[in-house]
Amino acid sequence: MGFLLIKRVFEGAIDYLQVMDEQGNIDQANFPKDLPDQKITDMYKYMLFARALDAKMLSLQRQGRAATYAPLIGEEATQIGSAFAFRNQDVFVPNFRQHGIFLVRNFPLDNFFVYWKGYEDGGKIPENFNGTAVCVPVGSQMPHAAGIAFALKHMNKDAAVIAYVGDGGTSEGDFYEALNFAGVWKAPLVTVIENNQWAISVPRKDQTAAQTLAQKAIAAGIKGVQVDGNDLLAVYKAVSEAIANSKNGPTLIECVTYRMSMHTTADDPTKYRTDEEVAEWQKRDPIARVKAYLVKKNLWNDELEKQIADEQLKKIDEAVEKSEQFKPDPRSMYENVYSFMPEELKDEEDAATASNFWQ
Ligand SMILES: Cc1ncc(C[n+]2csc(CCOP(=O)(O)OP(=O)(O)O)c2C)c(N)n1
Ligand SMILES: [Mg+2]
Repeated sequence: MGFLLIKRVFEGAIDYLQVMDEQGNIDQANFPKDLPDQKITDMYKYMLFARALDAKMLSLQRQGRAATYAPLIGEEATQIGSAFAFRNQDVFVPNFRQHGIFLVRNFPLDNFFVYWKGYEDGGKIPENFNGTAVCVPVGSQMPHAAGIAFALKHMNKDAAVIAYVGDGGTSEGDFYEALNFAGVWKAPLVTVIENNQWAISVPRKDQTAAQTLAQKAIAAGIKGVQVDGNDLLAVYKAVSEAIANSKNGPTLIECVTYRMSMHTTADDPTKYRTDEEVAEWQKRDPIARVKAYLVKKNLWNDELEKQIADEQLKKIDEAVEKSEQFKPDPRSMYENVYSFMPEELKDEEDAATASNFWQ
């Protein structure tokens, strides 16, 4: 830069982790220690479950039986791999795309469908869920996550917060403030960047001039790593290690993955990205490589796959049916908006309640 080098005051680097390649081959040196075959099979089933749920949601939305939906297809390894690393006591802080984690954490499926039909009633967090609600304002979950992590530390709890943010979310002030705060206080915050390469129509390269998103950890003085986000085992390993280390401070994990489908059901990605790009990522399908691995080890076959698919579809259909019994109360739209009820809003409420739309 034209300065005379007196002394170098800082050097940093970001490592990249992959354990299982696209063909399902394992890098034994990096294989997670505490991972029996049964657990990998269970994770694989959840990946299938998440993808089946996605397909059902898209179909319901197209039939007018769901309001909107943000598909997760392509991001199953990032979601299921990280969710299996959680301990019961760890707190899950989502944005709006982590449906796979809601599944692993046993969120009532019928409520899930009620929520995505547009009714807040379905988004209510169950007592034992140990997580926060779906958060649509991009990045705004991060200061909450840092605050919860700080509180856990303050109360001497042996627990971590695992927070999720998109590549787009990492450009928000909230993201930097949260990381900075957690770094200063050495709060047990594990942040998973679900870098799916797109923030609606804005590509990753227009999000930041930085080469990786993981290196944003460096400025906050915390650990940062980049992971193949389509590699179930790499995600599991990175998140497990970050949780184990969370008593010493935060970690930022960038999971490099791809949003295979539209941003939400209101979006048409063919307007801004090429079929060739999507085809390239298709080759890195996170589900296919786990299947290749399990089949090679004789732990999986097509018959089992069919059986599991039928069971999962049955669960999904039962939950949809139950969710469709839900009768929304139009008054709920007006609750919790103001501490008192303004006159104009009361008029609207009366009109909504009287309307036969809700019958
Ligand atoms: C503060 C704020 N600005 C804009 C939006 C509209 N919006 C919703 S999702 C989104 C893109 C988010 O991209 P990313 O963080 O990469 O997450 P992804 O949707 O790819 O999972 C935008 C701009 C919003 N919800 N909140
Ligand atoms: Mg994104």
